[in-house]
Amino acid sequence: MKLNRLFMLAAFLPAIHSSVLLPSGFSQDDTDKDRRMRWFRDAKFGLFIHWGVYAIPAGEWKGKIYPGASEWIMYRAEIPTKDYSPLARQFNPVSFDADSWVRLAKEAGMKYVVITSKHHDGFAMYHSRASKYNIVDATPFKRDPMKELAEACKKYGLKFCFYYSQTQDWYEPNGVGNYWEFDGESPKNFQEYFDEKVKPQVREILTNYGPIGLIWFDTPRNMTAAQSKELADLVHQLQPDCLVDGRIGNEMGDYKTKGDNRLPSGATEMDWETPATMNTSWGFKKSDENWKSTKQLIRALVEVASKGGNYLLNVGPTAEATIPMPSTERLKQVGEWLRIHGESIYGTRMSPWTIPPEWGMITTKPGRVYLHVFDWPKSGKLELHGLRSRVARATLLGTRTAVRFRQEHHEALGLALVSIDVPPTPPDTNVSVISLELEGTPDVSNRIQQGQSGTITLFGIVADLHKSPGSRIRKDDTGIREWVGKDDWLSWEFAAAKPGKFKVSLGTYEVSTGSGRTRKNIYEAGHQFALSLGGQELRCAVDSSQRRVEKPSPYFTDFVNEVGEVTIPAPGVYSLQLKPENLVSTQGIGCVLRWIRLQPVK
Ligand code: JFZ
Repeated sequence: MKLNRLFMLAAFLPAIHSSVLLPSGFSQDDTDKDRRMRWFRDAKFGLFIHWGVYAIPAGEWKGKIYPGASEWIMYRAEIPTKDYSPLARQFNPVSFDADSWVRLAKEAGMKYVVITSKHHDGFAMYHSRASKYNIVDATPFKRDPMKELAEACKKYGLKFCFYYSQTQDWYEPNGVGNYWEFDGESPKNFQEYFDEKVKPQVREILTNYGPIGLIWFDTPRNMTAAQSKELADLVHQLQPDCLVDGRIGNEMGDYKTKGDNRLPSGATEMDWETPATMNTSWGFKKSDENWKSTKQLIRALVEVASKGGNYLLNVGPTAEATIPMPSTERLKQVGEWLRIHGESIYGTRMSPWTIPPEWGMITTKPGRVYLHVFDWPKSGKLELHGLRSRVARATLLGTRTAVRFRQEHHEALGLALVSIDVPPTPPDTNVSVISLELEGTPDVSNRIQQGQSGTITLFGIVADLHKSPGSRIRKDDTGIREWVGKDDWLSWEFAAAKPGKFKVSLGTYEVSTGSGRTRKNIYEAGHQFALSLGGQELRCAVDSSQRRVEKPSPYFTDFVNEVGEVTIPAPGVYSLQLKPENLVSTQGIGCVLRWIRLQPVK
């Protein structure tokens, strides 16, 4: 073993070069942005709280259950303000206990709390002087829960943060959204509402509650660049270190906010956050028992961290100020997992591998990589591809037992392989973590390689894009979209060590168009492609009648089209090309191409 290792180290040396992928946030000379962002980058996990008078109807109005999130009930049921605003007179959560809410977030391992100071319904959940339509002046409760929460966050060492809906305000004639009562969705005088309600209220929440970690604006809609900038400047003028989320609009945020429950396909070099629900509503909804499992939540947190983001997980307390039991239970269980495995989450950075391995997710810290194993290998061997750094030690997190491993280097294919001997059963039923201690910064090859099972997955986000002049085709963080030009094509180069016959499939998902009431998901199909690999050609179609649904996570649905078989004759480096033959839609391929998969046929 010792000799073998020495030999391998020698084999690695020429391969180590300087183009090591440095995760963001690791730079030595911190800029002011780095300094302001640090707590956020290290935090990884926060609690979102959607609490408002919408918790009283809790998704039902006049005996009818409305689809979608409960905080949208006023809009969905087109409730006039004269019928909605009296809900405030019934809102009296006398047993509200800020301490227990924040203690729960602490126990869950969360580092910040973001709560709705004012949602789209326009009702301020704090004592506002700018509008009487607030929890202190308009309810029998009369307390300012935000004061109590700010205190509790201070006590437990969590960052206190506010959500604020800056465009939609269904209570105000000049706010955006209330088309059923005022004239249409675009207000007559948005600027007036912006000057007279938004700015004064933002000033209040940044002045009266101590240091605020971040402000979470939402649905930027009609915000002009000038308005977004003015608002961001106001925040920074009042509290220079307060961060602003991406939904302030016009790219004026300090970090990017993903679509709700959305995750990128790979590690993403920027600051970002995904807001996520535990069931399918943000506000408390009586009828929604569609809870994600603890395992799914832990895995989502791990996935987000491994891709460089933060996971902002939501609870919707009831009108009596109780956090629903299913949420409480899950949060405590996530916290239990984090107490053992937190080292592999907090303060880590995105994986140096752009695309996760097929068995799980990876995070890193200086001199370490953490392997989060979702699918524990039955063979007792876990294979990690592409790590050129020398591994000094491998241990199971939790028990801290050392595990044996071997490093190999396959010159011809340019493959580096670490194979780790693991116990037959996973140490943790949710996610087990193996910590690799490295000599130096991880030096990683991002060459696409065949996975441990023999499967080769070619993700859209790492395709070589051959774009024809003037074409709109582009990558977003999940795949390829707006592929309209028939002269655009994609290719991937990959290394395969285990030849054979492979079943080929395409993974796609819906695109959404429009916004507000016109927003919808579409999936247009019928497109034909030519797929070629080493002289073999497959005609394949993205066809909605042939597709099958696959759920890679509780948040995603991929549509899978099986398109045929190819053979990889011998170990080697190959190139696969995908060229359109017939694109039928004006929306480009009418879906997002997430991946192409080659699965060994037994
Ligand atoms: C918004 C709100 O409308 C909703 O009530 C909740 O507060 C949520 C956190 O944010 O809903 C959105 C906003 C943006 C997207 C989806 C839902 N998006 O970009 O996909």
